[in-house]
Amino acid sequence: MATERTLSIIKPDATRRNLTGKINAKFEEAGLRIIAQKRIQLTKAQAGEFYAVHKERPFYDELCEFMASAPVVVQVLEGEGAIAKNREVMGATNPADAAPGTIRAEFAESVGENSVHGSDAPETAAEEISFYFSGLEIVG
Ligand code: RTP
Ligand code: MG
Repeated sequence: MATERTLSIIKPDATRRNLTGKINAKFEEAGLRIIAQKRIQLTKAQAGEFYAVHKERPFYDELCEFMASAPVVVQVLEGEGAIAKNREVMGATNPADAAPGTIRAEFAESVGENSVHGSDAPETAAEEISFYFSGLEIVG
């Protein structure tokens, strides 16, 4: 399995509840390294651009409002098979379906306010990393 990079976001429900450190501990315990990280406040328009792939979905407007409702922490995680590993640590989108011990099982409030985002494939990981970070900001 190759070393990969993936884009992670600690979402507003989690930053509001001061859970950044607890979530980062889950990543690090799983062997993922945080090689870039910053706390930012998205506008609704920026959230809409990031989630453009979901434009036609019924939850799109609510999702964009939510992502702009408080600061988020955007991160690049690196490790062996980082994309799949991160999604494993995150757990299922709906916390009711998330495996015990996963971030969403422990911290998510609902299917919408589910504490974390993670890229789902190598192509989207590369696009999403460059949405938030310049090469200079990533120190592997
Ligand atoms: P993410 O992209 O955030 O890592 O999550 P995901 O792959 O598990 O879920 P995805 O289907 O890509 O949906 C993106 C985000 O939209 C919100 N959502 N709300 N109300 C709803 O039914 C609903 N479904 C999805 C969640 O915040 C989800 O993470
Ligand atoms: Mg997704």
